[in-house]
Amino acid sequence: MKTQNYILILLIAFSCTMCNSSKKEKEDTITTEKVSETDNDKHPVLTPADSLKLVNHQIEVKGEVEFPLQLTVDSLRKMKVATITDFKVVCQSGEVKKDDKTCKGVLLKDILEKAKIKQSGHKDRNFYIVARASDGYMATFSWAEIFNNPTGENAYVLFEENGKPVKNGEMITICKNDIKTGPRHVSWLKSIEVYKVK
Ligand SMILES: Nc1nc2c(c(=O)[nH]1)N[C@H]1C(S)=C(S)[C@@H](COP(=O)(O)O)O[C@H]1N2
Ligand SMILES: [Mo]
Repeated sequence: MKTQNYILILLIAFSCTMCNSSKKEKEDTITTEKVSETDNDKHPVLTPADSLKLVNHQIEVKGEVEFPLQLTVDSLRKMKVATITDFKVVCQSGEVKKDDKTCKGVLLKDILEKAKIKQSGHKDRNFYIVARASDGYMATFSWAEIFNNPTGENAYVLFEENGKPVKNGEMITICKNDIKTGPRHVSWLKSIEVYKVK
């Protein structure tokens, strides 16, 4: 009987140690994740040479569209150009990263209408649009936002800021009515991709 109790106590003690060690492992993992997340949050300032490597002279409009397009600043200038005034780029942290007096661009909606999303009928409207940059950064829009919401009149591809070509790359997407405008401000824009929700 005594030996049995002894074994029982030993077993309980052992399982407690196991619990603690697995808990500790979890804590360690979370700590590492936090560190890398903080790294990701940084806004590294690229050297002009590195920024130049990311520049695209044209953006591709592709995916679920009838007419894939390759747009340059010149071809955007031939479309309906809008002037946007007092546009602030605000990071998710609240920091104001840029304050443009004026900028010029074309509505993302006009670009998508030109490329014509492949829709099979009026109920076929579950599409998402990815604005992708050459450094891997991306932002997402939805069909409903662009075609059935005021956001459609606020999402642009910009090519000029304060009378000069945009700085990081030649074209940038923005969404004027976003609460924080940093996230969908996509520099070094490379493509606008249309996908259907599967
Ligand atoms: N291509 C690209 N666009 C980007 C980013 C990026 O890392 N790459 N950073 C975004 C973030 S987090 C913000 S707040 C704004 C402004 O950041 P910036 O001052 O670093 O351009 O651009 C956004 N656009
Ligand atoms: Mo940001």
